[in-house]
Amino acid sequence: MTPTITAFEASPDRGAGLARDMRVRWALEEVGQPYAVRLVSFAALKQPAHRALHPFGQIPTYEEGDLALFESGAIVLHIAERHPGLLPEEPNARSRAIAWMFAALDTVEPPIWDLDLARMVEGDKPWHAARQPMLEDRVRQRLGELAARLGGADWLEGVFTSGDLLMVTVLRRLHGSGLLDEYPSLAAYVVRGEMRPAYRRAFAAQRAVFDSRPGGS
Ligand code: GTB
Repeated sequence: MTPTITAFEASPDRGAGLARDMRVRWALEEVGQPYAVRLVSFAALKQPAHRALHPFGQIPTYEEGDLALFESGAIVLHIAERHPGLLPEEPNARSRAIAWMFAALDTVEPPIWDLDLARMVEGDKPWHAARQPMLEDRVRQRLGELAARLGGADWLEGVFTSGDLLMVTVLRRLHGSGLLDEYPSLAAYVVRGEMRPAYRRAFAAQRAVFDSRPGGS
């Protein structure tokens, strides 16, 4: 059965692939699962029909037969558990890969999100400049720790897993901040993810949504 996911009809990232449907698209492309996309407006997100799928009125969602899922991490885990290619077979390695999924979303993403959010919502406030070094240092701490663990490896558990998939999507949000460049091994790790054919197909698909809008490209 072909799953249907939701994505922004008009993503505020203007096709940069930063909205969270990107990670779901990438996971589906990695495992070779065709999918359909239903584009949703900001207004429709908050309507009862969408809230029945997503209690918080957000994208992405995932529908497959009787199953409706929300939360990008849960959706990627669902895909990884049902198809070969994103989780190792060996039980301990599999659990470690899942731990990296949680680490990406629960340990690494929050300080990155806080940094971006501060720029977006309080960039013009008088206290913003004073808070910026603290916010950046919180990100640096996690990047340093992550770089130390990655070492010279290509992927966090040796082979590419859904843990890397989520981690790369989280780190991509630092493009343009200069912070990723302070950790060359992590910058290279992100590029390795972005060069994967499945990533490129997913990126092109979400980009096409932006390009197809009037004045889009
Ligand atoms: N924890 C949830 C998950 O991982 O699925 C979070 C989902 C979420 O934040 N969805 C956002 C949303 O629907 C879109 S991705 N927002 C609308 C709303 O809450 O009303 C977050 C996002 C939005 C925009 C950019 N951007 O422009 O760069 C990047 C990421």
